[in-house]
Amino acid sequence: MLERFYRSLYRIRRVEEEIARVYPHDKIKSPVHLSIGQEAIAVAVCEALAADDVVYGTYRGHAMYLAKGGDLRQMIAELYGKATGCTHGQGGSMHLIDPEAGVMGASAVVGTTIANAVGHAYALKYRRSKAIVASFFGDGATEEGVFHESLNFAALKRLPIVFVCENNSYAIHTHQLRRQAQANIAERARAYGMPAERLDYDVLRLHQHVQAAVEALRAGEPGPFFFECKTYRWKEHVGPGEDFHLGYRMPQEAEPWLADDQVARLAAMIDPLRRQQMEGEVECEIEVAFAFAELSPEPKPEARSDDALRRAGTATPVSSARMVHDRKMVDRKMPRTGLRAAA
Ligand SMILES: Cc1ncc(C[n+]2csc(CCOP(=O)(O)OP(=O)(O)O)c2C)c(N)n1
Ligand SMILES: [Mg+2]
Repeated sequence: MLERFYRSLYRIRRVEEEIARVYPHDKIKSPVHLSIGQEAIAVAVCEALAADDVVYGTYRGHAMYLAKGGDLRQMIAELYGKATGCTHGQGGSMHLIDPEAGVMGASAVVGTTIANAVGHAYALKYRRSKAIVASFFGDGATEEGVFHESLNFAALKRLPIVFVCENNSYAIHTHQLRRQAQANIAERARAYGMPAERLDYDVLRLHQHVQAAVEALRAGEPGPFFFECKTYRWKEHVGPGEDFHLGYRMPQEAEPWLADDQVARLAAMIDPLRRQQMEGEVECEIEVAFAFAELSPEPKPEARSDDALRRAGTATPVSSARMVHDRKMVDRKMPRTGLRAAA
């Protein structure tokens, strides 16, 4: 288990470091919101999930996408705006999706995927599926109306969903204490009628808590469960650099978080030879993924207009084919067979 956790943590960290390194060369065509320093939450949660479970997240979604098994090559190609990207180069870093792996989507619009996740959980319950949903969002998202509506509905319907608030204390440059009168988010979630815990940044403990919730849901216990996970963003809100010079936060504030790095912590717990081997494998995989993105073709202009038409609801035959394909992807995660049983 330790090795799996370390591989996942190290992989996410190194992928994002590589993104930060490449970013100034302007090959990456989308803004990037890095989760360096926050990886432990995605790993702890996704390691508790099964292949059939699904996740919904945010524009700061590389960690969740990778931890759940999203395809790395398609992710990097997506950042490069290439046709081989997971949304054919049209969504960029903020809209990663890989339905085959249970990564159902992410959005640049704060809070929106919480409602998508709840809708998915409602469908799963209706279809008597054993699968569960994890919904990732930031502390800023808990100020959105959709957060409150979604929690209320999920609690009312006792849905199989785990809410995961990645509380890094900031919404862009504004500290939580300057935005929220009641800063204990777990306490607010509890008021909606669900068990809610506030957890420290410790990948193994986080995992234990989420695992217990997932097991309870699988055993048929009613959901939802809520976890407020304290964490810290090391990099600037958006982009590859640091932003302590901006003055909205002080470097001293980061020190305890840097000292508590979960990647380094687990690295020290693994056999050095085994660790070297895993790191080598991950480095190769990353190199291949960036080469794949570099060599991949740009999307054809007609593919772009086709997707634009699809969004506008005037589907062409080609875009209809894409819709059928997309629908199939969703159905694989949510089999229709249960419908009859539930009806
Ligand atoms: C509905 C909406 N309002 C405002 C924004 C602008 N915005 C982008 S990121 C962000 C901060 C969100 O903070 P948080 O949810 O804590 O996530 P974090 O960036 O810390 O991971 C805001 C306000 C947006 N994208 N969508
Ligand atoms: Mg935040």
